[in-house]
This record gives sequence, structure tokens and C-alpha cells, in this order.
Amino acid sequence: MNQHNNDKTKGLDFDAVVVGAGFGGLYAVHKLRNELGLNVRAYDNGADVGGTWYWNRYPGALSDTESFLYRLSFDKELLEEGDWKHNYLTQPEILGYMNTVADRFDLRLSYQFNTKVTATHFNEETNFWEVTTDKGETVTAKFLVTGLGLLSATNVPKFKGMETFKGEQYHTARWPSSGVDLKGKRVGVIGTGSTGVQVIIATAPEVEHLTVFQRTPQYSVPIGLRVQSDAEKAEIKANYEEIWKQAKSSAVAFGFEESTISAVEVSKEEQERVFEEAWNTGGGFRFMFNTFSDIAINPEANEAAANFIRKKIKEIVKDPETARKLMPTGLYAKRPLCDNGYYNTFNRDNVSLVDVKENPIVELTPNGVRTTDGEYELDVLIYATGFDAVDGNYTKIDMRGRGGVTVSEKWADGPTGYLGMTNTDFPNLFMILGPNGPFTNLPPSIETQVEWITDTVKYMVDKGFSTIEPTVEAENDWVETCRSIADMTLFPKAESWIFGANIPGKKNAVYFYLGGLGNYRKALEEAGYKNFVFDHAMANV
Ligand code: FAD
Ligand code: NA7
Repeated sequence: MNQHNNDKTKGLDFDAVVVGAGFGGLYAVHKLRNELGLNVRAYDNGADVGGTWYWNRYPGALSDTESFLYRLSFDKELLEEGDWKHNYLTQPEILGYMNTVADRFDLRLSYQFNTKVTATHFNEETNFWEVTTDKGETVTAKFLVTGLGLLSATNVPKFKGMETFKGEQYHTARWPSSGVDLKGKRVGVIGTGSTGVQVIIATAPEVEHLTVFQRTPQYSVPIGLRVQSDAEKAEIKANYEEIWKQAKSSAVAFGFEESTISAVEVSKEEQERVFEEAWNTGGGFRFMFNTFSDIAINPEANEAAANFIRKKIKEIVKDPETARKLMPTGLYAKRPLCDNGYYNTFNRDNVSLVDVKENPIVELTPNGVRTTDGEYELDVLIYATGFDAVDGNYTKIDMRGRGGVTVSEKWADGPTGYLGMTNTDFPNLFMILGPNGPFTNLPPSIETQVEWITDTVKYMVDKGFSTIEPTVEAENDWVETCRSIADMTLFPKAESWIFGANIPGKKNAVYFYLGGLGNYRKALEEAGYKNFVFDHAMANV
């Protein structure tokens, strides 16, 4: 398409720049370059493909989506050839899969790795994006597609004395590819979210002593990790068409039907039976959404689920004081966790738990971590402290739209995205998993968005449009829709990254569309292009 032969394309280096080499970026390069025939340049600051799974190499890193659904569905042969050992995927398996995808569709050809995009400016005279990297290069492109990752910008708390600590310090999402030798060492882990839980379980058997610094106790259920037989995999593959259809029309896209039965309308015995069955099957999303319809909505139903998990913690953890500290008291309304033996790990002699709400961390010393109740000597300190989710990587870029407005200014009251992909003032910007996008098992949502983006780019090319941007009213309405759906749930009442509550000073806002993937796909279909302005300048003449 990029012919450089008329005024509209004069000075244009690429039809599209894609940022990111995770599921989103890779699929976008494939669709735009291999299917639409566009001239595409792509960047990632990692040394190779993988995104999340390139960076998160910490011990125990595991998907919490089941293996058969944590992949792309668009290519039948790729699906057919897919293989896995267990019903959940380890980080090396997922990274291997991303490499297969990259090789199969020659995607590396379009990438510059080890290259960070530092600035993206929309030029209103040319209608091109000017994309600058940390290598000092600036290129122009008509379309800017960002697959920057929603759990990608790391959150490293700033403790006094961090630079004085003589041991090693690692954030789980910047784990060295050469690995870290933890054998026989005194290791500390700060954080007990999904990542902390995994790293704690995996490192405990290896280290001399593990000290877990917990701020908020977690509700976690068993993951139900087991080997999947060839026969089971063959059956899944034989039914893949139906399976993907169901996932894409469901709410959370985790491969099960969400329950339609209210927990508060059944007897206590029936509640207990259903929870016990889900506990034995495994899976965090299954426990929250496959058991009853109202756990994330109705405080009474939520308390029934929470109580069941608390009872299990009491049964599993032998030391009553440790069990007390591990016992969550608030709502069960963060991203639902699952694990492969978390609470049981605290029965080990070499694992101890420090409650840093009761005894806050005062500082890091040359020898370890000092809390208000004493000093914990460590050789290695692991930060499992999560991410500046959703907009964290956007605000790190000097991203400017119409009138030079920066994305940080535009999102001062919380980030916004019409349909989770587009933004007023930022024409021809397409965000994959941008703000106000679906909260689900993510590959099917990523596919949905990349396919919409590709269709839209094609539509513009076919019609000869230079720019697209949503109307202000449409964006406001969408954000309002996201807010009202969120307010029907209990999620905003629990402090977590889902609402930006995990980062000190971050705006507590609605970062997701919690209406489910099926409804999101319907919303995309119904919206069409009626809420977009094409060729803004002409429209305003
Ligand atoms: P990412 O995979 O995050 O890729 C974004 C890439 O963009 C990164 O490589 C990043 O370095 C690069 N980038 C960002 N900014 C720039 C820049 N300025 N310049 C150049 N490059 C840049 N989701 C699920 O659905 N199920 C799961 O089981 C699951 N498990 C997870 C486990 C962990 C430990 C984590 C951290 C996340 C998990 N997720 C899971 C969420 C996961 O992030 C998504 O499923 C998916 O991998 C996101 O893909 P992506 O392409 O959108 O972004
Ligand atoms: P999370 O879920 O944000 O968890 C981060 C953990 O780190 C959580 O326990 C936090 O406690 C803790 N934390 C954060 N900052 C501090 C400070 N300053 N002091 C003590 N403890 C702290 O991130 P994860 O990486 O585990 O998971 C994110 C998603 O990635 C997950 O949902 C999966 O989808 C993959 P808090 O609870 O805030 O009190």
C-alpha cells in the first residue's frame, strides 16, 4: 500500500508501526503485514519475542488459563499442532509457543528488538505518527498499533536503603534469563499476589530459608495441576471449533460456562458441595464464576465463598499464628488466584511469614530487611510486587496527540479508551488491551481486538481515509458504561491493580470493561463505525 507516490503518502516510512512482541504485537504484525500486505515496522525492548513470557522467567511461573485456551485460535493448523504436558502451561512452554508463532509467520523479519519506543508524536499536518526510539531513530507511519502489555510495566516499591543492601535484588518480571542460583540461600519475597504465590511455592524447597513479607493475605484455591493425556488433548482438538466459539461468547473466556445459579438461593449444604467440588477441580476463575453466578456481585454470596476458603486455610496451615496471619478478612474480589500448594508451603520448617501490615518494612539494610519488629537477614530479595497495570507503559512514552496533548495529560483522571482500543485526540492509534478493554482470559480478547483493528485499517485503506478517531461522546459513554458495569460488582471495593489501587498515588479509576467477552464482541459489532470521525480536518471544514 505504501507507494510514496502521492501527497497523502509523501514522507511516509511505514504503513504501520507495531510496538510489542507479545501475543498482541505478534498477531498484529501477522494480520497487517501478511494479510493486508502493509509495510510494517515493529519494536520491542526485549531481545526477542514473548512479551510477558519473555520477561517473567521467575521460578514457578505458570499460566492460570488452562493450556488448551492460552493460545491464539486463528490458525487451524497451529491449533492442531499445539502440544502441552499439563493442564496449565509453564513459562518455558509459553515462550516456546510464542517462538513457534514467530517462526511460522516469519514475524521476526519486521522487528527491531532491544529497542524501546520513547516518543510517538502525531503530526497534524501530515497525519502521520512520528515514532522515535532509544536508538535515536525516528520513523513515520500512518497507523500506530500498541501492544505494550497490560501487566508489563513493573512496580518496584521504593524502600529506604535499597541501594545499601549487599545481597541480590530481583523483580520477578525482570528475572535474568541465565537464572538465579537460590540453593542454600536466605531468600526474602515481598508480595503475595499471583506471582508471589507461584514464586514462594517454587523456591521454598530449594532455599535454606524463605521469609515471606505479606501485606495483604490472599484468597487462593488449588489450581488442579495435572498431566493431560494424549486422549484428552485429542478430544479437545476434535472439539476446538465449539470450544473457541463458546469461549468467545462467554464472559471470562476461560473455557467453562459461567454459572447462572445464585449462591444465596441454595442451601448451605449445596453451597458447601459446589465449593468443595470446585476446590477439588481447581482453577481460580472456575471457583469464582463456575460455582455460582453472584460471588463477584452479592456480598452474601461473596462471604460464603470467602468463608469456605478461610476454613480450608485453617485446616491446612498447622501453626495457628501463621494461619491467623494468612487469613484474609476482606472481600474475595481481586483477580481470583489459584496455586499448587501455597498454604501448605507455610508448614515447611524453612518458611516464615512476616505480616508487614502489623510490622511495616522500615528500610533495607546491608544485611536484609528491617521491619518494626526486627531485622531479617537475607542473601537475595525478590520483589513480587506486581505492575503499574494497563496504562503504565503508555505514560512512560512521550506520546502526543492532536494539539500536542500528552497521554499523561489526557489520562490525568484515569486512562480512557473507546472500546478499549481508540482514543479521542490520538488519531490512528490502535491500542491492544488498552484502557476499558475486556477483563478475561486474554488471548481471545487480544484476537478480537487485533481482528477489529485489521478490519478497520482495511476499511480505511479501501475508502481512502487518512484518519480515524472516536467522538468525545462515544468515548465518554463507553467509559460510563464501564463504570456502571464495574459498580454492579464487588471488584471496585477491593484494592487491587484492576482499579489502579496497587500503585501509591495512581488514580483509582475504571481500567476494564467487566461486561464479558461475549458482550464486548456484541458491542463492537453494534458500534460499527458510527461513533468514529474519519478525516477529522475535512469533517470540520
Ligand atoms: P505483553 O505480553 O505484556 O507484551 C508487551 C511487550 O511490549 C513487552 O515485551 C514489552 O517489553 C513491550 N513494550 C512495552 N513498552 C514498550 C516500548 N515503549 N518500546 C518497546 N517495547 C515495549 N493472562 C491470561 O489471560 N492468562 C494467564 O494465565 C496469564 N498469566 C500471567 C502470568 C504472569 C506472570 C503475568 C505477568 C501476566 C499473565 N497474564 C495472563 C497476562 C498476560 O500479560 C497476557 O495474557 C498477555 O500475555 C499479554 O500480551 P500482550 O501482547 O498484550 O502484552
Ligand atoms: P499483584 O497482584 O499486584 O500483587 C503484588 C503483591 O505485592 C501484593 O501482595 C501486594 O500487596 C504486594 N506489594 C506491593 N507493593 C508492596 C509494598 N510496598 N510492600 C509490601 N508488599 C507490597 O501482582 P502479581 O504480579 O502477583 O500479579 C499481577 C497479575 O499478573 C496477576 O493477576 C496475574 O494475572 C499475573 P497488597 O495486596 O497490595 O497489599
